[in-house]
Amino acid sequence: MMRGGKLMCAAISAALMGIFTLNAPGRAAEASEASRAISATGSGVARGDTLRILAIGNSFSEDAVEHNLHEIAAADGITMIIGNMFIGGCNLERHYLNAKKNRSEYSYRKVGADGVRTVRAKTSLAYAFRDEPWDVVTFQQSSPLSGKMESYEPYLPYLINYARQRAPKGARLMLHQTWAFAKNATHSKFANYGRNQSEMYDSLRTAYAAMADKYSLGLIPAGTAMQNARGTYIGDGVVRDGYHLSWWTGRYIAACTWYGTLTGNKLADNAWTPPHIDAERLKVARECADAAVASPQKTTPIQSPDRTGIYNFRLIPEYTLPDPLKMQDGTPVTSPEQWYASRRPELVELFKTEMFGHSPESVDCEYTVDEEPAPALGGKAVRHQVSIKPKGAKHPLHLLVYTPADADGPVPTFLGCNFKGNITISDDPGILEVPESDRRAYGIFPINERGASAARWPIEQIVSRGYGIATFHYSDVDPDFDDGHRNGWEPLIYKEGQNYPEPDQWGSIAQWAWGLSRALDYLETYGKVDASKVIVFGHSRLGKTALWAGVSDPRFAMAISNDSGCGGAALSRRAFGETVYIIQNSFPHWFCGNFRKYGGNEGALPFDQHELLACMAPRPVYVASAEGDGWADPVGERISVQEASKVYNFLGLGAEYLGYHIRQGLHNILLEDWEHYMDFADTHLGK
Ligand code: GTR
Repeated sequence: MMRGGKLMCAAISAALMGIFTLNAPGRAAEASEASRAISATGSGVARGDTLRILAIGNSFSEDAVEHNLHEIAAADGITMIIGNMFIGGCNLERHYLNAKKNRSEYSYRKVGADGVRTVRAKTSLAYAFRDEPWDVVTFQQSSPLSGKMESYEPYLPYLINYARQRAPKGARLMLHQTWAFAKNATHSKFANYGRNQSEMYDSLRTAYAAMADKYSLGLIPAGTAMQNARGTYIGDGVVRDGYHLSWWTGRYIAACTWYGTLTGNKLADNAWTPPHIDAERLKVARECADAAVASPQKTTPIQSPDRTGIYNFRLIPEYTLPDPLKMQDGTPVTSPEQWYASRRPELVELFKTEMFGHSPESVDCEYTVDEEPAPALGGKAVRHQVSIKPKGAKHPLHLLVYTPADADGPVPTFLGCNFKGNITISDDPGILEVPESDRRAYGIFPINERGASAARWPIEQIVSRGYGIATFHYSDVDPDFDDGHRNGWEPLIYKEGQNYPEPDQWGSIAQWAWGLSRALDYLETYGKVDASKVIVFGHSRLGKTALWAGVSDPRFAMAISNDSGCGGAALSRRAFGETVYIIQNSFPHWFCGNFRKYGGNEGALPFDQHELLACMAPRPVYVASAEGDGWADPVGERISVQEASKVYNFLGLGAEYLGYHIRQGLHNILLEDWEHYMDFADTHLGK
């Protein structure tokens, strides 16, 4: 089982031949058992072997070798001793200078035979070569230059010679093929490749292949493995900030690729399972790596869960909706008092535990006024900007508020997150840009233009009807990608030593909703807003967020869900368009871990989304759909409202408490939608 040597790619065999002909005299001890076995027979590494690997790299080798590789090997009975000579962003030229001048500039990170990680600061390459009789030594170019062939020389050949003189006879010299950036990466050097992922991948693949050929080096095709994964539902989820690998999936795929290349073993039978990767994703991840090892120079299509929604009404499963007016133990709810005192709390707790995750109770926030109230929009509005930073959060949210200039007191106000940054909601030149330091924390903060989303934000109409409007960019709270729950406000809920939410702790939607509550905290202190009349609203994923914010924070006077679909207003049990199964695979970070149980198993959910709407009572709630938005299941949204109305009726609240419209057209939020929302707000909150 351990002798998977047939899989070893031609490049490695060629490299091995090369090493024999180019051996330099006077080098250190013999290479270890494992390396000799490979050299002699070209076959894999066997159970009981020890393999010593030294990467001369940067944060990309950190991603690939420091985290899973030792454990994967250990599960197959192979001991790996791994060294990473780390300098952030280090390119070949700098490695060359360090070697030549014997500079002690590295952080030498080592995973010992026992898996224990150590770090030695201020270390030279010479030291690392003396430290172990390495079987494998790898080089890599820094990612911005990885596709620029001219940047490899003369540094790479110098380093090859340097390594040959110091590594044991028979050691394998290899290239670690790094990977392309995310499609929407903001890395400034992405411009080297026209900000185009395929172009970057093609260039780096060609450059590494040419160098491997020219200098008879082996190749570890991590970049190809990432492209394989990008062709699956994992997509750009292989990276966490546009270029570094995602903590769990991306890093695991890279380590698998190293393991498969170095040992010839297939990953399929490997017994080690990394944390936070479910069985299905694990299978896909391993296949991506195995395929790259087998075909390092081209991407391989890997089968992965289908993201195509179901649009056939005949395929809607038979379902029975849970009855909101029955307690979980089946006893009927007999009075409004019982609803408010027992049934509603029971449901909210279930939504917390099984779907959105618990959020921290409360926290002190620091408020920084970025702009005192000032005239805006040609004198029609007053603009105010403030940063809100919960104690312990890495970055603040930047709240932008407009209120009507002619208001003679506090006004009812719409509050919702925006997708692309405050500057995109209007041409107003007074909207402040997020400081670069915060933007870096978002990783993939999109490069967007002032006013780019203005069509969705009819601020002038809103203030002219007597309402205020407040917003912040949702990435301020948690950048919207699967980063392993570290890049946002997640840590606020972590206990010491914790770095991943418990299965019932918050995902991104709950964090965004919690951010809306922190914005409301501030609005309670801002005299131009009537904080008892704040209407939380949102479109699409932010519509799901608005509903959860409205339910989890009873201070919101009303909630509006625009095209929120699956996980929002649409019934999960209909499994029409986007399903629970699909949404979890596309956006695993949105919900809490427990929600994963229900993908393809919606009947087991202890609630459905009509009960989320019902939990808004006694406050009004509005749901809107678009005819051409099958993905969000407009019919499911509509039925959900109808079912929720049974609870509103039971509580003695009239039909006017639930609003619904469906308009022609596609998934979007238009002035037409806003007009309905303002009419609805007029009814309930006055002006
Ligand atoms: C889609 C997602 C939907 C919806 C939408 C959006 O990709 O499947 O659940 O949230 O994005 O937010 O625009």
